[in-house]
Amino acid sequence: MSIHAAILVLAAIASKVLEDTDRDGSIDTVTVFAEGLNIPSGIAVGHGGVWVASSPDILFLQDTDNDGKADTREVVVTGCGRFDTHELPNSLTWGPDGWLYGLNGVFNPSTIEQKKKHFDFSGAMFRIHAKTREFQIFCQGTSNPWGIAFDGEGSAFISACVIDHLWHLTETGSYRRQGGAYPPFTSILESIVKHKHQKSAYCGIHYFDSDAYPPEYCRHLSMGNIHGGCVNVDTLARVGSTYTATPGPDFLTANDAWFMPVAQKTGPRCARLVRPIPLLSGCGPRS
Ligand SMILES: [Ca+2]
Ligand SMILES: [Ca+2]
Repeated sequence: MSIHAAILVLAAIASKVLEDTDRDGSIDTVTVFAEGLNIPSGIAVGHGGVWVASSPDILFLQDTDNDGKADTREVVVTGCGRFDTHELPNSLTWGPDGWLYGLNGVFNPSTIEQKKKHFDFSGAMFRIHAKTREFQIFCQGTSNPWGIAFDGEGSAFISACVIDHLWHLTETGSYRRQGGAYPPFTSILESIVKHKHQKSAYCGIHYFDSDAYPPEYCRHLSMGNIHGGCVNVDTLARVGSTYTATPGPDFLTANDAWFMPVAQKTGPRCARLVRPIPLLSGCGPRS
Protein backbone atom coordinates (compact mmCIF):
# COMPACT_ATOMS: atom_id res chain seq x y z
CA MET A 1 0.00 0.00 0.00
CA SER A 2 1.31 3.43 -0.85
CA ILE A 3 0.56 6.10 1.71
CA HIS A 4 0.55 8.53 -1.17
CA ALA A 5 -2.49 6.73 -2.60
CA ALA A 6 -4.50 6.89 0.57
CA ILE A 7 -5.83 9.47 2.97
CA LEU A 8 -4.01 9.85 6.25
CA VAL A 9 -6.09 11.08 9.14
CA LEU A 10 -5.35 11.75 12.77
CA ALA A 11 -7.43 10.30 15.56
CA ALA A 12 -7.05 11.09 19.25
CA ILE A 13 -3.96 8.91 19.77
CA ALA A 14 -3.24 7.40 16.37
CA SER A 15 -2.83 8.12 12.71
CA LYS A 16 -4.93 6.05 10.34
CA VAL A 17 -4.84 5.32 6.62
CA LEU A 18 -8.21 5.39 4.87
CA GLU A 19 -8.25 3.61 1.48
CA ASP A 20 -10.67 3.22 -1.37
CA THR A 21 -9.24 -0.05 -2.68
CA ASP A 22 -11.94 -0.70 -5.31
CA ARG A 23 -12.02 2.94 -6.43
CA ASP A 24 -15.78 3.33 -6.05
CA GLY A 25 -15.41 6.63 -4.24
CA SER A 26 -16.02 5.27 -0.75
CA ILE A 27 -13.50 4.34 1.92
CA ASP A 28 -13.50 0.57 2.48
CA THR A 29 -10.27 -0.08 4.40
CA VAL A 30 -8.98 1.54 7.58
CA THR A 31 -5.45 0.76 8.80
CA VAL A 32 -3.91 2.13 11.98
CA PHE A 33 -0.60 3.51 10.72
CA ALA A 34 0.79 4.53 14.11
CA GLU A 35 -0.40 4.38 17.71
CA GLY A 36 0.73 5.83 21.03
CA LEU A 37 0.64 9.41 19.83
CA ASN A 38 -0.20 12.41 22.01
CA ILE A 39 -3.15 14.24 20.49
CA PRO A 40 -1.55 14.19 17.00
CA SER A 41 -2.24 17.65 15.68
CA GLY A 42 -0.40 17.88 12.38
CA ILE A 43 0.47 15.51 9.58
CA ALA A 44 2.37 15.62 6.29
CA VAL A 45 3.59 12.98 3.86
CA GLY A 46 6.99 13.28 2.22
CA HIS A 47 10.57 12.07 1.91
CA GLY A 48 9.52 8.44 2.30
CA GLY A 49 7.50 8.74 5.45
CA VAL A 50 4.94 10.60 7.51
CA TRP A 51 5.67 13.65 9.66
CA VAL A 52 3.43 13.96 12.71
CA ALA A 53 3.13 16.64 15.37
CA SER A 54 2.71 14.71 18.61
CA SER A 55 3.73 17.20 21.26
CA PRO A 56 6.33 17.48 22.68
CA ASP A 57 7.72 15.86 19.52
CA ILE A 58 7.67 16.30 15.79
CA LEU A 59 8.02 12.71 14.54
CA PHE A 60 9.08 11.11 11.28
CA LEU A 61 7.44 7.69 10.81
CA GLN A 62 8.29 5.19 8.11
CA ASP A 63 6.73 1.96 6.91
CA THR A 64 9.81 0.11 5.71
CA ASP A 65 8.19 -3.28 5.05
CA ASN A 66 5.13 -1.90 3.24
CA ASP A 67 2.52 -3.47 5.53
CA GLY A 68 0.73 -0.19 6.01
CA LYS A 69 1.99 0.30 9.56
CA ALA A 70 4.88 2.48 10.69
CA ASP A 71 7.84 0.50 12.00
CA THR A 72 10.38 3.29 12.52
CA ARG A 73 9.88 6.38 14.66
CA GLU A 74 12.38 9.26 14.66
CA VAL A 75 12.04 12.24 16.99
CA VAL A 76 13.01 15.05 14.63
CA VAL A 77 12.69 17.79 17.26
CA THR A 78 11.33 17.78 20.80
CA GLY A 79 10.35 20.45 23.31
CA CYS A 80 7.02 21.63 21.92
CA GLY A 81 4.69 22.69 24.71
CA ARG A 82 1.77 20.69 26.05
CA PHE A 83 0.26 23.47 28.13
CA ASP A 84 -2.84 24.17 26.06
CA THR A 85 -4.13 21.18 24.14
CA HIS A 86 -5.90 23.28 21.51
CA GLU A 87 -2.78 25.35 20.80
CA LEU A 88 -0.43 22.45 20.12
CA PRO A 89 2.00 22.41 17.16
CA ASN A 90 -0.15 21.91 14.10
CA SER A 91 -0.77 22.32 10.37
CA LEU A 92 2.39 20.63 9.07
CA THR A 93 2.53 21.87 5.47
CA TRP A 94 5.20 21.66 2.77
CA GLY A 95 6.40 25.06 1.62
CA PRO A 96 7.49 25.97 -1.90
CA ASP A 97 11.10 26.01 -0.63
CA GLY A 98 10.93 22.35 0.41
CA TRP A 99 10.83 23.07 4.15
CA LEU A 100 8.10 21.64 6.35
CA TYR A 101 6.15 24.46 8.02
CA GLY A 102 4.06 24.33 11.19
CA LEU A 103 2.30 26.56 13.72
CA ASN A 104 2.11 26.87 17.49
CA GLY A 105 -0.29 28.88 19.68
CA VAL A 106 0.44 31.84 21.98
CA PHE A 107 -0.64 29.97 25.11
CA ASN A 108 1.57 26.95 24.44
CA PRO A 109 5.15 27.99 25.37
CA SER A 110 7.78 25.73 23.85
CA THR A 111 11.53 25.28 24.25
CA ILE A 112 13.54 23.48 21.61
CA GLU A 113 17.27 22.81 21.75
CA GLN A 114 18.97 21.76 18.56
CA LYS A 115 22.54 21.92 17.26
CA LYS A 116 23.60 24.27 20.09
CA LYS A 117 20.71 26.62 19.29
CA HIS A 118 17.98 27.47 21.79
CA PHE A 119 14.45 28.39 20.72
CA ASP A 120 11.96 29.80 23.25
CA PHE A 121 8.67 30.59 21.56
CA SER A 122 4.91 30.39 21.80
CA GLY A 123 2.83 31.92 18.99
CA ALA A 124 4.95 31.24 15.92
CA MET A 125 5.36 29.68 12.52
CA PHE A 126 8.30 27.28 12.52
CA ARG A 127 9.90 25.20 9.80
CA ILE A 128 12.02 22.07 9.55
CA HIS A 129 14.39 21.12 6.75
CA ALA A 130 13.43 17.64 5.62
CA LYS A 131 16.99 16.40 5.00
CA THR A 132 19.14 18.21 7.58
CA ARG A 133 16.36 18.26 10.25
CA GLU A 134 17.31 21.89 10.98
CA PHE A 135 14.63 23.71 12.99
CA GLN A 136 13.97 27.44 12.53
CA ILE A 137 11.44 30.00 13.76
CA PHE A 138 10.09 31.56 10.56
CA CYS A 139 8.14 34.36 12.27
CA GLN A 140 6.24 35.03 15.48
CA GLY A 141 2.86 36.29 16.64
CA THR A 142 -0.92 35.99 16.00
CA SER A 143 -3.05 33.90 18.37
CA ASN A 144 -3.95 30.24 18.08
CA PRO A 145 -3.10 29.77 14.39
CA TRP A 146 -4.36 26.64 12.65
CA GLY A 147 -3.95 26.21 8.91
CA ILE A 148 -1.25 27.21 6.42
CA ALA A 149 -1.83 27.90 2.72
CA PHE A 150 0.63 29.00 0.05
CA ASP A 151 -0.73 30.85 -2.96
CA GLY A 152 0.51 30.60 -6.52
CA GLU A 153 3.27 33.13 -5.78
CA GLY A 154 4.55 31.13 -2.81
CA SER A 155 3.28 33.55 -0.17
CA ALA A 156 2.23 32.06 3.16
CA PHE A 157 -1.19 32.67 4.69
CA ILE A 158 -2.56 31.39 7.96
CA SER A 159 -5.92 31.43 9.70
CA ALA A 160 -6.12 32.34 13.38
CA CYS A 161 -8.72 32.62 16.16
CA VAL A 162 -10.11 35.36 18.41
CA ILE A 163 -8.11 38.24 16.91
CA ASP A 164 -8.17 38.87 13.14
CA HIS A 165 -8.59 35.66 11.20
CA LEU A 166 -6.29 36.02 8.16
CA TRP A 167 -2.57 36.81 8.06
CA HIS A 168 0.15 37.02 5.41
CA LEU A 169 3.31 35.78 7.13
CA THR A 170 6.85 36.60 6.04
CA GLU A 171 10.23 35.49 7.32
CA THR A 172 11.44 37.24 10.54
CA GLY A 173 8.11 39.08 10.90
CA SER A 174 6.65 39.87 14.32
CA TYR A 175 2.86 39.94 14.13
CA ARG A 176 0.25 41.29 16.55
CA ARG A 177 -0.35 38.79 19.34
CA GLN A 178 -3.43 37.74 21.26
CA GLY A 179 -1.16 37.44 24.31
CA GLY A 180 2.45 37.23 25.41
CA ALA A 181 5.43 39.52 25.00
CA TYR A 182 6.91 40.87 21.81
CA PRO A 183 10.63 40.56 21.09
CA PRO A 184 12.56 43.77 21.91
CA PHE A 185 12.78 46.53 19.29
CA THR A 186 9.93 45.06 17.30
CA SER A 187 7.77 46.74 14.70
CA ILE A 188 4.41 45.00 14.91
CA LEU A 189 2.84 43.73 11.70
CA GLU A 190 -0.93 43.52 11.30
CA SER A 191 -3.37 41.16 9.62
CA ILE A 192 -4.56 41.60 6.03
CA VAL A 193 -8.27 41.92 6.84
CA LYS A 194 -10.54 44.69 8.08
CA HIS A 195 -13.65 42.50 8.19
CA LYS A 196 -14.90 39.59 10.23
CA HIS A 197 -17.01 36.59 9.36
CA GLN A 198 -19.52 35.04 11.76
CA LYS A 199 -17.95 34.21 15.15
CA SER A 200 -14.21 34.00 15.75
CA ALA A 201 -12.78 30.47 15.75
CA TYR A 202 -11.05 29.37 12.56
CA CYS A 203 -9.27 26.17 11.66
CA GLY A 204 -7.76 25.08 8.37
CA ILE A 205 -7.13 27.26 5.35
CA HIS A 206 -6.84 26.38 1.69
CA TYR A 207 -5.79 28.10 -1.51
CA PHE A 208 -7.67 26.25 -4.26
CA ASP A 209 -6.18 26.97 -7.68
CA SER A 210 -7.59 24.08 -9.71
CA ASP A 211 -9.69 24.78 -12.79
CA ALA A 212 -11.94 21.86 -11.87
CA TYR A 213 -14.38 24.31 -10.28
CA PRO A 214 -15.94 27.42 -11.85
CA PRO A 215 -13.74 30.54 -11.68
CA GLU A 216 -15.64 32.07 -8.77
CA TYR A 217 -14.43 29.21 -6.54
CA CYS A 218 -10.77 29.34 -7.62
CA ARG A 219 -7.74 31.31 -6.44
CA HIS A 220 -9.38 32.39 -3.20
CA LEU A 221 -8.58 31.49 0.37
CA SER A 222 -11.17 29.41 2.19
CA MET A 223 -11.14 28.97 5.96
CA GLY A 224 -13.00 26.59 8.24
CA ASN A 225 -15.22 28.51 10.66
CA ILE A 226 -15.66 26.00 13.47
CA HIS A 227 -18.24 27.95 15.48
CA GLY A 228 -20.08 29.21 12.41
CA GLY A 229 -20.41 25.70 10.97
CA CYS A 230 -19.28 26.90 7.57
CA VAL A 231 -16.36 27.51 5.24
CA ASN A 232 -15.65 31.22 4.72
CA VAL A 233 -13.99 32.71 1.65
CA ASP A 234 -11.67 35.71 1.30
CA THR A 235 -10.25 37.16 -1.91
CA LEU A 236 -6.67 38.43 -2.07
CA ALA A 237 -5.38 41.58 -3.71
CA ARG A 238 -1.78 42.72 -3.85
CA VAL A 239 -0.81 45.82 -1.85
CA GLY A 240 2.90 46.52 -2.28
CA SER A 241 4.86 43.69 -0.73
CA THR A 242 1.83 42.24 1.03
CA TYR A 243 -1.88 41.70 0.47
CA THR A 244 -5.30 42.75 1.54
CA ALA A 245 -8.30 40.44 1.61
CA THR A 246 -12.01 41.06 1.18
CA PRO A 247 -14.89 38.70 2.03
CA GLY A 248 -16.74 36.58 -0.50
CA PRO A 249 -19.82 34.35 -0.23
CA ASP A 250 -19.37 31.36 2.06
CA PHE A 251 -18.32 28.18 0.25
CA LEU A 252 -20.73 26.11 2.33
CA THR A 253 -22.86 26.34 5.45
CA ALA A 254 -23.92 23.30 7.46
CA ASN A 255 -27.25 22.80 9.21
CA ASP A 256 -25.54 21.19 12.20
CA ALA A 257 -23.67 23.08 14.97
CA TRP A 258 -21.38 20.07 15.36
CA PHE A 259 -20.05 20.55 11.80
CA MET A 260 -16.61 21.96 12.57
CA PRO A 261 -14.30 22.09 9.54
CA VAL A 262 -10.70 21.75 10.75
CA ALA A 263 -8.81 20.92 7.54
CA GLN A 264 -9.19 21.33 3.79
CA LYS A 265 -7.15 19.68 1.04
CA THR A 266 -7.25 19.29 -2.71
CA GLY A 267 -7.88 15.59 -3.29
CA PRO A 268 -7.78 13.19 -6.25
CA ARG A 269 -9.39 14.53 -9.42
CA CYS A 270 -9.12 18.00 -7.83
CA ALA A 271 -11.98 17.40 -5.43
CA ARG A 272 -12.04 19.65 -2.41
CA LEU A 273 -11.88 17.68 0.81
CA VAL A 274 -13.26 19.28 3.98
CA ARG A 275 -12.68 17.46 7.24
CA PRO A 276 -15.25 18.27 9.92
CA ILE A 277 -14.88 16.92 13.45
CA PRO A 278 -16.90 17.49 16.64
CA LEU A 279 -14.69 19.30 19.14
CA LEU A 280 -15.36 18.56 22.79
CA SER A 281 -12.66 20.81 24.21
CA GLY A 282 -12.54 24.58 24.68
CA CYS A 283 -13.58 25.24 21.10
CA GLY A 284 -16.71 23.08 21.08
CA PRO A 285 -20.15 24.55 20.38
CA ARG A 286 -20.93 24.53 24.10
CA SER A 287 -17.96 26.73 24.92
CA1 LIG B 1 -14.33 1.64 -1.97
CA1 LIG C 1 5.53 -1.58 8.47
